[in-house]
Amino acid sequence: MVSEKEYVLKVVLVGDDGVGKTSIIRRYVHGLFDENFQVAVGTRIFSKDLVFEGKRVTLSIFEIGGQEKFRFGENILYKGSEGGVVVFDVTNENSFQSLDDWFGQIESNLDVKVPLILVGNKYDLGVFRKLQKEAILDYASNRGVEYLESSAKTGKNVIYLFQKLVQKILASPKYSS
Ligand code: G3D
Ligand code: MG
Repeated sequence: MVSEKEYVLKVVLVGDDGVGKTSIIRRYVHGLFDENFQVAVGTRIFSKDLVFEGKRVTLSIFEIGGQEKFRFGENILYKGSEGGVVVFDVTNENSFQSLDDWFGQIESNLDVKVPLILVGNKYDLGVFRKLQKEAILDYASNRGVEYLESSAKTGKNVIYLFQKLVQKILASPKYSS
């Protein structure tokens, strides 16, 4: 049974340019991957309705990348987010080295208890892979976050990743009563 109550949850998806943030969100929201798709400049808010364990959820997904990486202190884009996804590209070492910056930015803008998931995208590009899973898992465990590998191209773990995040958010004391 689906309850009447609706949960409106804001989450952020952050990471370097080119790691596949827009592609992951598009795959999730529209169910497709389009290599030639160009997002209009400034488009960074997406919405998805879902039902999770009988609860209606409207997920508002804010994509944060690019220039925002170099911003210190308060960033209005994060305001009110209840969960976050930090994305890097498993074929791009620089995007992994940027993770400290992204986590730092999340820490200075969001509550420490907000659930976060680390995502290594472009899993389908296996032969070009630069980052080995052990090192990534070490990093994730030091940060105390769950790690998932995804592909916006094949769809691997894309739905799962958002479900996991919603599950973690709804399990928090604020919603679990
Ligand atoms: P961003 O929003 O993080 O900046 P985009 O990244 O979603 O714009 O993706 C950047 C490029 O990576 C795009 O290619 C896109 O097609 C590609 N990409 C995204 N996710 C994947 C994936 O999982 N696998 C593969 N193989 N490619 C992916 P272009 O060529 O447009 O730069
Ligand atoms: Mg983008």
